[in-house]
Amino acid sequence: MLDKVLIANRGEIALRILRACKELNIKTVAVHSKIDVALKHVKLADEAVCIGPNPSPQSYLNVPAIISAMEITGAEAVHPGYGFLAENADFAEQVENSGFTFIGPTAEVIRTMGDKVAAIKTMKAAGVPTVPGSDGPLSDDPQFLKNTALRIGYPVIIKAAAGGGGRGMRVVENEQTLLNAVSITKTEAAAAFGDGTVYMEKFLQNPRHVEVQVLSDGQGSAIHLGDRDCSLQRRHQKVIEEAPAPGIPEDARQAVFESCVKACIQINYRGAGTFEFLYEDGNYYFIEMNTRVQVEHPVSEMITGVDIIKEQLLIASGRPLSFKQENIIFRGHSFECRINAEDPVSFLPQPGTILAYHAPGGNGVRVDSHIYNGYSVPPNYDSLIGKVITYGRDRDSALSRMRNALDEMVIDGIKTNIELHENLVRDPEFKKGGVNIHYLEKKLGL
Ligand code: MV4
Repeated sequence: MLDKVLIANRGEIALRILRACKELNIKTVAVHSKIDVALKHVKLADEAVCIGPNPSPQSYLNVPAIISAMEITGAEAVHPGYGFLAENADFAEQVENSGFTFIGPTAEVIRTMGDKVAAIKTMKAAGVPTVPGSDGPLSDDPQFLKNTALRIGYPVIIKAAAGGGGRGMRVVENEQTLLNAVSITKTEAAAAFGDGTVYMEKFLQNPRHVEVQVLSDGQGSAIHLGDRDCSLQRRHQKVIEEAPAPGIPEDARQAVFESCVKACIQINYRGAGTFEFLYEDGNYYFIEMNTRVQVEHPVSEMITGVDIIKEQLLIASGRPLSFKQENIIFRGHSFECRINAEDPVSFLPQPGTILAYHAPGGNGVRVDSHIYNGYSVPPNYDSLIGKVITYGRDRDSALSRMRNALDEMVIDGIKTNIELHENLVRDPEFKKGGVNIHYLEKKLGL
């Protein structure tokens, strides 16, 4: 078992990782920026190291500072959480080359999945259903581009291979705008990512975002923890997630789960991962794989009883998976509301000091948050200040518990999106289940 883990993150996920380490009797090292000395996990960790000033490029993205902190404290492994360096293949490589353990897949797998063209090719070869598309990078040949789009059928979408998460994409409705759209997307991708490679897919008009959670030990065993529906989003920021994804025929779901597990074994995937799909008219279309733990992992934990962060630590310790697929019992339903420090109208981040905090509670209510009375939300980072997660034996009871939890919750001193959530969990369409990725933006009149 790992002896000492450095947590290369902040906020709620750093606290989540700290708690999992403590359960496994692993010593913890917190690293933090100057302003983050007041974070809850920094106070609770066995050791804490200030790695730089507040801007993340100089602290949470500062690779030499983080590796130095591992050397100074004698940490064996680093947990990157999500965001920051979590999907940075160069970081994973430097950690391993310095003789430490990166808690996640190999640098090579991170690099492959970071290249969306390579990721799709890999998954298609492993039998995962993909979007009809160019099956490779686009050349500059106008005839090739027109033929490819005609074969796929308009509308098509041009995406940057180095993009992902909604960055560097452009929809093309017809041949008249095709060549220009490809050229602009390439130029933008080269500027934004230093790689102008683009590819083409059929543009799906009204899909849902459904993702599959996997755990794989890199020693021949892999399992899935079911799916999550993350369709309720605004500007590529997820707002509410749930597990399982509601209203999908069971045979199609099981088939896609099996294809993900098979793919993990085929690429010898190590750690926790997520296969992202668009789901439309009964079909799944793979779009990206995330090689990190995700913000919304708790809803999968609630319906399976598996502690995903503990499993990441166990896998990184070299343990083979301790359970088989048939040991995973799916039970009930779970929702997660992301609580952000933001203006309810403009959605702009609202840093400031929390003057009063009352967390919700009760049966089936979980709060993953680092905030406390008197805590100041700094302006330098993401506005996520916590997550309210509920569980129930069915979707209605999990949602009813969420309505009560949100009504109980009080955060004074800063603006938050709690009221938005109180409205959303009473929305008739959301209550029915299965809204698509455009639902929230349409409701908000965007
Ligand atoms: C798409 C799509 C429609 N058709 N690909 C946006 C985020 C990135 N992960 C992929 N995205 C999309 N890819 C095809 N072929 C629509 C989106 C999309 C989206 C996807 C998931 C969740 C929210 C979204 C919001 C707008 C567009």
